[in-house]
Amino acid sequence: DALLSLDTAAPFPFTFNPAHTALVVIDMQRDFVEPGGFGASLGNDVTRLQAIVPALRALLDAWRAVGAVVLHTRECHRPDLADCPPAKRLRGNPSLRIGDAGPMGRVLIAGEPGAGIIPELAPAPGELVVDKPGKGMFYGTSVDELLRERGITHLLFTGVTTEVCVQTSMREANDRGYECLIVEDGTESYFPEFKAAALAMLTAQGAIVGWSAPSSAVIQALQ
Ligand code: C5J
Repeated sequence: DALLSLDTAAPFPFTFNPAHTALVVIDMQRDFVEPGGFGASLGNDVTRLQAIVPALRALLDAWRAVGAVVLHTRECHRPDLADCPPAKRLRGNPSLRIGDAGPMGRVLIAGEPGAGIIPELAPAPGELVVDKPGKGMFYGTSVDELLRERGITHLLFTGVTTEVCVQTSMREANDRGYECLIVEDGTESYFPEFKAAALAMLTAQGAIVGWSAPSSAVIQALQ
């Protein structure tokens, strides 16, 4: 059980023990990252999100090498949409709504190709994979129990999108008492200015929600 320190983390050093820390990969699904899915249907340039995949893969490899806990989430709904509030489905004017048939199957529906995690970041056997109906990872899921059962007290956040599902999940985790860090180059937004603002507001006021650090700092600490 080794205590590791990320001395370059913002706003001050972050200390964690990998045995009690989970790497959280939020919603790296085809529906957000590939053309023809939910993200694209909302008018977003999805290619921006693809840029983080190599760094995230390298971090995942380093994390797996020490045998620490990995949690993947997928934002998706039941085929009968019973867990999708009409307010969510009807909001805005997307080209495809949640549950509609698109080029990657029904949009944001569990089990459809689009709801799957991109092959480069496919979960390994034994890793936690949780479907979530909301933006935050605790709402309507057993994430809290799964993490506590494994003795997890610290979380490293990655995935998409920074200011929506990643930020919501990190805020919810902070309220539940987890020490949280967001990996700067392991997360991305369709809007670069929103990513920058999210990182700044999460770490402001003495890490009011948590810390941030680049993936290289985490990988270096693990070696
Ligand atoms: C969004 C997400 N942006 N995973 N979902 O709707 O951030």
